[in-house]
Order: sequence, then structure tokens, then C-alpha cells
Amino acid sequence: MSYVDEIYERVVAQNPNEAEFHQAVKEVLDSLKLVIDANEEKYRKAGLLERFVEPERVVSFRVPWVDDNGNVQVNKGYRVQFNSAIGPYKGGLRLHPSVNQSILKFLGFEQTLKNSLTGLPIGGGKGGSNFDPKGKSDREVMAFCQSFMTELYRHIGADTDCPAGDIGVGAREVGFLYGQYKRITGRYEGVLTGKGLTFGGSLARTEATGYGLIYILDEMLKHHNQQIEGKTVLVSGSGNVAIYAVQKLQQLGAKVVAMCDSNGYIYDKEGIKLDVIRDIKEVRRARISEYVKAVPTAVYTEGKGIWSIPCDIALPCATQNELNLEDAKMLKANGCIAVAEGANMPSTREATDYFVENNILFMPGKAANAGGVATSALEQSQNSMRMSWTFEEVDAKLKDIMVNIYAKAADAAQRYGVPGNYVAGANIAGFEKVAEAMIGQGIV
Ligand code: NDP
Ligand code: 2IT
Repeated sequence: MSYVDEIYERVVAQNPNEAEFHQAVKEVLDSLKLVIDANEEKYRKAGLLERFVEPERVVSFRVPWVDDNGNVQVNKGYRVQFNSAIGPYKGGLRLHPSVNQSILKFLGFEQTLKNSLTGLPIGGGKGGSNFDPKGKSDREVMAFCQSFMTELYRHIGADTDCPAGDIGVGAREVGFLYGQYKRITGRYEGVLTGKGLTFGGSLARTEATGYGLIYILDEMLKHHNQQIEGKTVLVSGSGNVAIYAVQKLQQLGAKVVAMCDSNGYIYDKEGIKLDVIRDIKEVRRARISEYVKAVPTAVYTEGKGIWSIPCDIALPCATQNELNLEDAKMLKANGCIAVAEGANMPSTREATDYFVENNILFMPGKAANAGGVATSALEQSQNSMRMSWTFEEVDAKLKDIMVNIYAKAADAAQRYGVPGNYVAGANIAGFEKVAEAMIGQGIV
């Protein structure tokens, strides 16, 4: 049996009931086969893959807090410190009822390769809780965040592990988490990113994941004699990533006709009015169905189905496995030419394979959404230097990083004989740096 197959079997056997983690590992190992086969003896001797698929540490803890009715609530909290070969652990915190160890391990594993692709010195981590921020008061969210940090603080630090936002964690939550970290430790340091601009946050971090997604999409399209201007686009989700992807698309002359949340999707054939979405989501924290009250010509449909709308470009920016094979086929049949993943692993394995095999330009999440974590690393740099760059400076660095990620993925795909396969390219390019760093540091 090949080394890669052996490792995949081992992961399944040793991590039962972790379907998302198995899925992420399988996709990566499958595309690394050529690299691993070419270096099998060296990698086996170093136990490289056994170590690569095993998180360095998984911390799991109790998070007790008191709700507005005076009742005690208890959630599960986690931090997965996956790989620190190329830098301190870095990755977001997710607050969503679906959060479990499998999801956080898949995210930490992906993060390791994503962070490597940025070219910056950041290792891979992820954390979060099954706490559901929806419908909670600000006081309840603060009580949860303070309790969560009261345990987490002992595992993180500016030079050891630096969390940030993800689903359900935005400026409000990062602020509460940071305040509690500072109160407990007495340290004012870049231990979290995505902070408010008055206490160490970086300009352009809020926009970075969405903007970065469009910068790499633009780069991919240009290399295939296409452009963003004039294209009709679907963007799933209506959170941080989706909103700023839409903003940049509109600046570049594309027409975004649909967005969604976990309840349903809106179709606005005139083009989404982003100020309406921002008011619903960023100010009122309400449901996307509200959109049709402000824009009566738009249509709201309950449930899934956004991928059935004809488009040129589709950008899944909500959550894992939100786009399946049937959706992929529908997109192709309706004339879609490009897909770039703003979310982490939003396409199922079958959908991903379908895109790659059917000549749809496809940029996988670990390359396409790396602009967020890259700008987080720029926030860490600014904090360490005790200074701050202008929006234009950060945005220019972000654009450079995304163009470089495109080049790395394209180059690795070319070198291994699969030109244009950015799934293989991103996995290989991300892995090469991590593997070399792990081997260089010995058996740790
Ligand atoms: P937000 O919490 O800001 O927004 C998430 C959006 O996705 C909401 O519209 C939410 O709808 C929707 N969503 C979440 N879960 C589901 C679901 N099960 N079914 C349908 N829709 C769902 O999160 P972000 O925008 O920050 O994150 C979106 C994705 O991007 C995630 O995969 C995240 O890991 C990834 N990502 C985020 C980065 C960042 O910097 N924030 C960086 C790189 C990747 P609802 O409100 O109804 O729950
Ligand atoms: O998935 C991701 O890359 C993020 N949620 C951002 C992580 C970060 O540290 O900014």
C-alpha cells in the first residue's frame, strides 16, 4: 500500500466519527501523492505524514456562563494547535452550534497549508465553541466570551498562538475576548487579530478575506483571458467574507445577483444593494429575508437553492459542504466559468472533482480565502512594531500576497504535470514549505 493510503487509513481508524477531518485529509493526501511518491523514503524515515496529520495539541474545556434569565449554561470550548513548523499557531475561533472536534481539526489542518501559502511566518490553529450567538443579548455574548477566555488565555500568546474571528466571531466578540485577556494577564499585546481600530486592529482586516478572494479571482481570470467586469456573480453567505467580496466585485464592475443566509436566499436581478445587506447583517443582526422589504422587486426563497441561479461566477462564502455535486452540475449547465471558495471547504469532494474535471476555473479555499489570515499576520507585525500602516499600505500588501499565492499554486500545478489544477497546486505548494520546515527541525 502506498504511504499516502496507509496514512489515510490510519487517520480514519484513529479518529472515528470525524467525517470533516477525514474529508480534508483525504483531499490533501490525494493531491500530494506525486510529491510523496517521489520522496517516499525521506518522508517515511522522518515519520513526516504521521506527524503532519496529527495535531500538536487539542485543548478542550468547559465554558460556564449565566444567561439573562439567571440560568447557568455550559458550552464546550476548544483550541486545536495543529502545526507550528513555520510559525506560532494562527487561525480563527468559530462560534456556531455545529462546532465539534472534527470540524475544528479539519479547519486547523487546512489552516496549516493556507498559512504556508501566504509566505508569512504563521503556523496552523483553530478553535471555538458550540455556543450559538444568534438571539443572544450583548451581555450574554460578553459573559460567554469572558468565560471562554478565562480558560483560553493560558494556551495563547503573541508568540505562541494568536486566534482571530471566523463564523460567529467578529469585531464585537474579538473585543470582549481581548478585554478579558488583557485583564487576566495584564499584557497589551497582539494576541488576537481582528481587533477594533482603537486598540491595535489593522486597517483593511475587516475587508481582507473578501477583497483577497476577489484579487485572486481576478488574477486567475486574467491568466485565462477573462475579467471580472460585466460578469454576473452569486455569493453565498452574507457575513464578513461575503459582504466584502461583494463590495470589491461591485467596485470592479461585476453584478452580484444573489446572496443567502442559513434560512434562505435572495435574488435581485438588478444587482444586490449592499448597503441594505450591511444594515440587515452588520447593524440589525437580522435575517436576509428582510431584504425584500427594502427592495420589493427582489425575490426571497426559503431554504437552499442559490446555485440554481444562472451566473458566470460562483463564490461560496458561507460554510463547509454547502455546494454539492448536483449544484456543481447545475452551475456548469447554466454557463458558470469560475468558482472561488471564500469559505473553508464549501465544495464537497465530488463537487471539487467535477469542477476540476470539467474545465471550470476553480480556486480552493486555502488559496482563495487566505487574504484574511495574511492580513491578520500584518496586524501582528504592526502590533509588534507598535505602529500602524494606512489602509492603502495594507491593501497593497494584501494584493501582492494574493497574486503570489496564485503564482505558487499555478507553478506547483505546472511542475507536477497538472497545469490549471489549483487544488493540487495549492496543496503541493503549501505542503512543500511545511514539510521542509518539519524535517529541518527534527522529530518534534
Ligand atoms: P460570518 O459569521 O460573518 O458569516 C457566516 C455566513 O454564512 C452567514 O451568512 C451565515 O448565515 C452563513 N452560514 C453559516 N453557517 C451556515 C450553514 N450551516 N448554512 C448556510 N449558511 C450558513 O462568518 P465569515 O463570513 O467570517 O465566514 C464564512 C466562511 O469563510 C467560513 O467558512 C469561514 O471559515 C471562512 N473564512 C473566514 C475568514 C474570516 O476572516 N472571517 C477567513 C477565511 C475563511 P446565518 O447568519 O444564517 O448563520
Ligand atoms: O479561516 C481563516 O483563515 C480565518 N478564519 C482567519 C484566521 C485569522 O487568523 O485571521
